[in-house]
Amino acid sequence: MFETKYKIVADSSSNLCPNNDSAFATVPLKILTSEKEYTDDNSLDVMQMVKELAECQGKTSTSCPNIYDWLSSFDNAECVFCITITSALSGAYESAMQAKQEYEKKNPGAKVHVFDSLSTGPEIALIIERLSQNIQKEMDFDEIVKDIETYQKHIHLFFTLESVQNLARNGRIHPAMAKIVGVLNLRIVGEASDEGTLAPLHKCRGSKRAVQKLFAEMKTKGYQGTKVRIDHCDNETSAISLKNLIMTEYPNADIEIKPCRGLCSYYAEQGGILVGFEG
Ligand code: X90
Repeated sequence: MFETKYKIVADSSSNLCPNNDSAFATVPLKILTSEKEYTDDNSLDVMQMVKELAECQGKTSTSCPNIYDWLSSFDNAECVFCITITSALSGAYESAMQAKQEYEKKNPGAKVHVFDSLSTGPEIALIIERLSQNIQKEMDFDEIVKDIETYQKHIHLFFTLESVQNLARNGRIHPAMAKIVGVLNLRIVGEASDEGTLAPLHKCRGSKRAVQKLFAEMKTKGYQGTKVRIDHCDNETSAISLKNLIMTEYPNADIEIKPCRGLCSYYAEQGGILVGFEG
């Protein structure tokens, strides 16, 4: 017998920290150095990790959850929704799909759907918010899946980054993109492409300019004052200035700001901002 009806499970790139909410769980990715392994769970001191990584000379990398990490978070639920970081840059989607197969085989009647966010961080958070609303509305499983697939066409992710060193070193961006950043005070503004990769849009001098460009890009995607979720790596100042800029035009916008957890902090690096929104 199933213990609960619904479970929502995301990987830790969602930047969400489940509290005692048993209907939602995250599975950690890992950040690896030659000396140490950081597990991206609630006990990770993200700022301490960022500090240690800045001093780390050797090669660093990350790893995605394996099939057992996913399975152990399904908690004997009848219906499970998994949301993963983009399959174009991580194996998290593949391992979640394996977990789905295993779980459905072992538990006749169970249903697992894995959503490939083709994105990360705050865009995943938007999907999760929508999922919980749909569950509350008592929509059925297939209806929920359909609704989320449609919703995904209307949400987007933009970012500004001060460094793309870790992305470049781990082969997650095109080498040409690595070359244009790293110059003093130069920031890159980009988006998650439809294929789930990083697509650069602008080079900007200074954070104020980057925030303005990012907001202009949001409007080209049809942003009109609804939800915005901003995740930052040690850069609440820019997150707040983006929020204020949006509020001058859309005073009733629903905007939330929170810090990145480990995985996004590692790749977005100090100063990075990720912005998920409804277009
Ligand atoms: O499986 C693994 O080891 C994880 C690899 C993740 C690689 C990319 C993480 C990107 C994090 C950077 C800016 C926004 C990216 C947009 C994604 C399409 C955040």
